[in-house]
Amino acid sequence: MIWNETMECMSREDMRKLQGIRLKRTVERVYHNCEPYRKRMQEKGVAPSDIQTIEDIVKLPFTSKRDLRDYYPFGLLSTPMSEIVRLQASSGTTGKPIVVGYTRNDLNIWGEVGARCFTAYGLGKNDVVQVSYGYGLFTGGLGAHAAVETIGGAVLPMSSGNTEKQIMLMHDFGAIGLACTPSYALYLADALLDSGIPREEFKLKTGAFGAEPWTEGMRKELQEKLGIKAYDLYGLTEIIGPGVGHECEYQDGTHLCEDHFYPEIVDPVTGDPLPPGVTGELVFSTITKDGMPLLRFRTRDLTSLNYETCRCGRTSVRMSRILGRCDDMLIIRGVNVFPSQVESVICEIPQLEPHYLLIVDRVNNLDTFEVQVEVKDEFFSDEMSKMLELKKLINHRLQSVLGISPDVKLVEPRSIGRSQGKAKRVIDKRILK
Ligand code: DLL
Repeated sequence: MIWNETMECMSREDMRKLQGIRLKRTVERVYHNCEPYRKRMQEKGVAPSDIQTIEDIVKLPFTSKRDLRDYYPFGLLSTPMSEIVRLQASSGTTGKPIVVGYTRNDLNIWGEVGARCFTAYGLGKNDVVQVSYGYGLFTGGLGAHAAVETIGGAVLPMSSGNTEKQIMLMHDFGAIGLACTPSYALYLADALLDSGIPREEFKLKTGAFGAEPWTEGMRKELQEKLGIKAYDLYGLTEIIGPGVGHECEYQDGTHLCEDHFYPEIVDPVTGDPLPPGVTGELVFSTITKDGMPLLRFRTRDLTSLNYETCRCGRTSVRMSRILGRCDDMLIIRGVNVFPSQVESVICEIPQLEPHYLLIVDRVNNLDTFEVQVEVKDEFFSDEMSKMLELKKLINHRLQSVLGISPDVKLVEPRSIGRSQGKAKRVIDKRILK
């Protein structure tokens, strides 16, 4: 099912025309209403009249996370506060959060793009959808909530936490859809098993998972454990929240709502545009928002774009799985390592649970790299030789994928901390030194 066929299946030519018109309008808006943008454009020698088509976008300056912090809290609004009806925020690792203001119109757009996602997952007005993303300043809960209400489904606003109750209501209310982070879904899958309620008594069919990187291996694990189809849901606070992109029934790339959020891929170091198919940093310009439009926002997320029409009929551009964030990339003994690479290896080894932790440190000026991973109950053994053999196998696979050899530490099932929101998979002790 497609929510908005006109927009989701528009020809490439018409889409580019529409994007051009919308970009032009947005540039005029920020130039006249937002001092930092006006200054930035003047410094770069660009006037609103220089932006006539979508191709002109490369003339515009980038916006970074840093800018949002510098103009904290409301410096990047392009509308008077009287028009703002919602504030959301995302907490960074340090200091002040990033704040986003929405007008009534922005909230309508959020509902619209969210509806496209949940419709693509096959959900509709007859379905109970359990939203177990956190509600509050984080956009996950309220964003998924608006999406389900817009498609006319019955939203069960659980928020995260209170796992026993999550399972009880999922069962008693016959939830068909579950929206939460993939790591929390994994936690709920274990809790479901522990509850002793037979799987057939649950109606769950569909997962809307996002807010953190996850791999194909993790998808397989979740689909098997929960007996569902697990779909990707992508978004970020600065742009709107969940709903920037979604998978369809073919699970073959994440469709972006590009009539609202114009994507580009650039070289993360030089900022130069990269062609379709090449992995680089994803950049978004919001082209319909009023409250806090952002031009060429550097997401730090690494992915590539594919403009081929999808088998589902949608023409909207698809991005490949997010490899990680430029700032998630660990450099260990000079080698680039993404936690998602470790995850894909772990998910391929049947003896392992998909729960892991990377611990990086520096001892005597040398980087140390430990991968802790849980062994499944039925494979955990007191027999030293068996465990050593398994360790060797993991080490070998990681070495061939990463190009460096970590210290593998096998741990008991359920010993690595679980998360109810975004999982924490890396402890880099070098940062503190
Ligand atoms: O995580 C919004 C969201 C909520 C998306 C619920 C999906 C579901 P932030 O907290 O601002 O917003 O974090 C945004 O999370 O730049 C990515 O690095 C990462 N991320 C979000 N969705 C995905 C995904 C929300 N599907 C940051 N796959 C983004 C991989 C994701 N990474």
